[in-house]
Amino acid sequence: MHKYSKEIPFPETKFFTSIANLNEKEELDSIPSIAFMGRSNSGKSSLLNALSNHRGLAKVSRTPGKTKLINIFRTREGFNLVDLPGFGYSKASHKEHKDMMKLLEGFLNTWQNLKILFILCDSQREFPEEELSTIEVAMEKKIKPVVIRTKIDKLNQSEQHRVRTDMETSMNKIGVPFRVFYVSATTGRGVGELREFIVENMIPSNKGV
Ligand SMILES: Nc1nc2c(ncn2[C@@H]2O[C@H](COP(=O)(O)OP(=O)(O)OP(=O)(O)O)[C@@H](O)[C@H]2O)c(=O)[nH]1
Ligand SMILES: [Mg+2]
Repeated sequence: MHKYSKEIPFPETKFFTSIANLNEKEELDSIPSIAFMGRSNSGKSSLLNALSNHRGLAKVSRTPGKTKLINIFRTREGFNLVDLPGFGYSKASHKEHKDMMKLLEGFLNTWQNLKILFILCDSQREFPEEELSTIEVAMEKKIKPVVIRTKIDKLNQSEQHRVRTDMETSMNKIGVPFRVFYVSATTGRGVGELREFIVENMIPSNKGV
């Protein structure tokens, strides 16, 4: 059996609140948080549902640009899962795009207790330069950047190999290694491994296990 296929329990997660802009965050960011950032349609909401084993938790859509607000979920253990709005939605106006990028930049600059920034990217795409610079920004701010290549079920073996090479190239470009997960919210592949990583990092008693 593949060592990563073991199921590990993930804390019970509930919807907590949504905010439209960072002025509304009040004390929300004093709680340890992990955030999911990525282009529209990269699979953020689907992955959140898969992680928490809760299909309808975050809204998934075939129509890109579904998540416009910052949606905050709270685990029983008391940490936040933050579903960020997707960027790069092709039908968004120039102003909408600019506002979205400002919101995401503001999030990285002001969210106090952000422990991990998950950067999601559809495995069918090449890893973009903007995402690469987001990794560097996170590192400067001492936030742990972790890349998640999503929808891995859509690739055949040789394409999967190409995604791994793509990530090696990206690491060489910035000269610093970072963690990468290859997952499918549809088949569950890699989700257990990711759960394990989150639990180890976010629940103190599990640290160093
Ligand atoms: N085959 C496959 N499809 C997926 C997977 N994850 C997500 N999808 C599909 O991709 C589309 C977008 O998924 P979402 O989870 O809504 O993506 P998002 O990043 O939250 O999108 P926005 O809210 O627009 O930013 C949906 O049609 C999902 O069903 C996956 O692992 N495999
Ligand atoms: Mg979404």
